This record gives sequence, C-alpha cells and structure tokens, in this order.
Amino acid sequence: MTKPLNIGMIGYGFMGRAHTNAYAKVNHFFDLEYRPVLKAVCARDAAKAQAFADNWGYESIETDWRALIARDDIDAVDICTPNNLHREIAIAAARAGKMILCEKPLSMNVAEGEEMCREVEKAGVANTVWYNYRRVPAVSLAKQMIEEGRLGRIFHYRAVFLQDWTISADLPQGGQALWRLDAAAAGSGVTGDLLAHCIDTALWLNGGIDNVTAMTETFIKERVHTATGQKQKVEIDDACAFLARFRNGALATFESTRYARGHKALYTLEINGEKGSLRWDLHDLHRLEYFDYANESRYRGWRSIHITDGDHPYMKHWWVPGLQIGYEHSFVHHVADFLADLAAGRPTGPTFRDALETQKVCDAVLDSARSGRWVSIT
Ligand code: SOE
Repeated sequence: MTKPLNIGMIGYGFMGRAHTNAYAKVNHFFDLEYRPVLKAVCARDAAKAQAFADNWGYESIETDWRALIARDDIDAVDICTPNNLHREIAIAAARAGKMILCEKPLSMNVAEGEEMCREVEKAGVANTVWYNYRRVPAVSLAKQMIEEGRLGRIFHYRAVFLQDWTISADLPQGGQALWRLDAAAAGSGVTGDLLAHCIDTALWLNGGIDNVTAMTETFIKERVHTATGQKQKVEIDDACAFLARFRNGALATFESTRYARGHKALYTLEINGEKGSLRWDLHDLHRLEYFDYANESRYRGWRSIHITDGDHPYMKHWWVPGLQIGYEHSFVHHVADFLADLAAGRPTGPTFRDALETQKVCDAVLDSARSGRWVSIT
C-alpha cells in the first residue's frame, strides 16, 4: 500500500501542466512508498481553475492561495506562480508546516532567497526547486562520468540557451506567459528565466563559481503593459552573455537571448577536460556526445551515446533499449526522486539552499552588467 502525499498546486500555466503530468505518471513507472494525490489546484479565476481541475483530475479548487495553505488535507505545496509570488507563498507554506516544491528561479533576488531558505530550514520542511534539466538522463549521465573522473581536470565550461519568441515589438508585457517580460513579476529577463537553468546545471556538474563579468541588452525598449494598456519601459534583459571563473580553475562562457531568430529552445552545454569532453543539446536530449582521449589515436573521435539503455540514469523505469523519452520525463524523475528521498529522510536537490547559489550568480551577473565590473560570488 502506498502512502498518499496530498498536493496543493498554486498556478496552472505551462509549468502547472508539466508538474501535474509528473504527479499523475510517477507511480505507474517508479516503485515508491509515496503516491501524489491531486488534492487541490489554486488560481484566482474560479472557472479556469475548475477547468484545469476537471482536465487533470484535481479533486477541488481554491481561488486564494492562503486558503489552500490553511487546509489540513494538503501535505505539499507546489508553487507555479510568477516569480514575484514565490517568496510570500513559500514562507507561508513553511510556517504552516507544508513541504514545498517551487518552480525556478527560487526568488526575485538573493535577499528573498536567503529569507526563504531560513524559513524552510527553521520549519524543517522538505523543499526543492524544479530545475528540471538535471534529470534529463543524458545530463545525469554527464554528472556520473565527471564524478568517475572520466574528464580529468576541467578547463572549460560553455553553455547557451537561445530562443526567439520575443522579437516582435507588438508583444505586450504582463499577463499569462508574458509576465516573463514584466520585471515586476519576473525579476529579470533571460538571466533568471533561462541562464538560471544553465547556471544550476553548471554548478551541479562543475562546482562553484568565483566571479563573473557580464553584459545585457534590452532590444525593445518599450512595450504595452497589459495591466495599464499603456506603453511602458521594458526593464528586463532580453539578452545576456557572461564570462565566469569556476573555483576549480575552469573558464566559462554563458549566453542567453530571446532574439536568436530560428532557435526555439536551444540549450547546449559543453565541458572540456584533460582526458575528454562532453557535450549535450536539448534539441537532441537523448544523446550525450563524448570524446575520450584515452582511445587509440587512429579511432579517436566524438561518439554519440544514445541514452536509452537500462543502465543509463532513470531509463530502466521506461521502455526497452533504443526507445526514447522526452522533456516531460525530467519532471517525472524529479517527483520520483522527491518521493524516494522523502521515504529515506534525505533532501532532494536542488534544495532551496542549492538554488540560492544559482540566485547568487544571477544577481552577480546583473550587477556586473550594470557596473561593467567583475563581481565576486560571496
Ligand atoms: C521560457 O520560454 C521557458 O518556458 C522557461 O520559463 C523554462 O524554464 C524553460 O525550460 C523553457 O523556456
């Protein structure tokens, strides 16, 4: 018999669907002590919340997140709201003794993130942040290979995350999905939305970052705000590029933009070490490219590992060798790990504390772009 874990989800956009799909699927594929129960979904618009609940199988709805948190039948709160609400909801949930699964980025800035960490740690509640790309099996395999020492000393880390969906000047700021263009709701632009993913993966694979120097640009200076109907200054970064030095001595470049015409969500990373290199591409997410310098020179070259075998991370839970999985499975893996860790009494990374490290790098990047100086991560 599995133990129920009652989920209360706040927000129901793109991430609400990704998380709910993961809760619904996880026990069909993973043998776990706990089973998520879709107890309640919360959104301000009752009709929309009800439609979401009916479609996905939530038992009930709330229109006020405080009412959801106050319910005795909710064990874990899933925060899928715009970034400016993460802090207030997470603190209230922690004080009510609820576990928290928070969408990325953790917070609007480091100060908020520190407060959130203090609160969840004081309350002793399980907490995690949905940086899902860690749990794409190819990325998890990269982590295992680095830990096994297959790359040796790391010299370089290179990551890009390119999109093109905000090029039109007619796109407003604010409102559903487009809150990502509104600094008051999002905190920042590509730095918090896209580079935060690259930074989380990088810190996980290659350790801490010492310092950064960055540049940002806002190409469209004014957009209509959906709240006022008026043109307002755009305060987010449309593009950001930065250099970083890792604590292990590696040099890194990171670049992200929503103005790379032709790229929808091109997240790529490459790591070059003394003994070998790895590279990964979200558009081909079931492959990990590996160059092993130990191979005989006549046959040396990049190999493309198809990550579908039972001995690849997470894959024994899915189909048979050769058959692929996709983007949504990274969220299923996150829930599976969260439930297994809960049963074992272990934290699930990235915890709020881990995600605070990513937030520190994001803040340093934006600070450096403003000042034109190198900024240290403290
Ligand atoms: C933005 O378009 C976005 O949806 C991000 O918010 C997600 O975190 C990223 O994984 C894909 O792109």
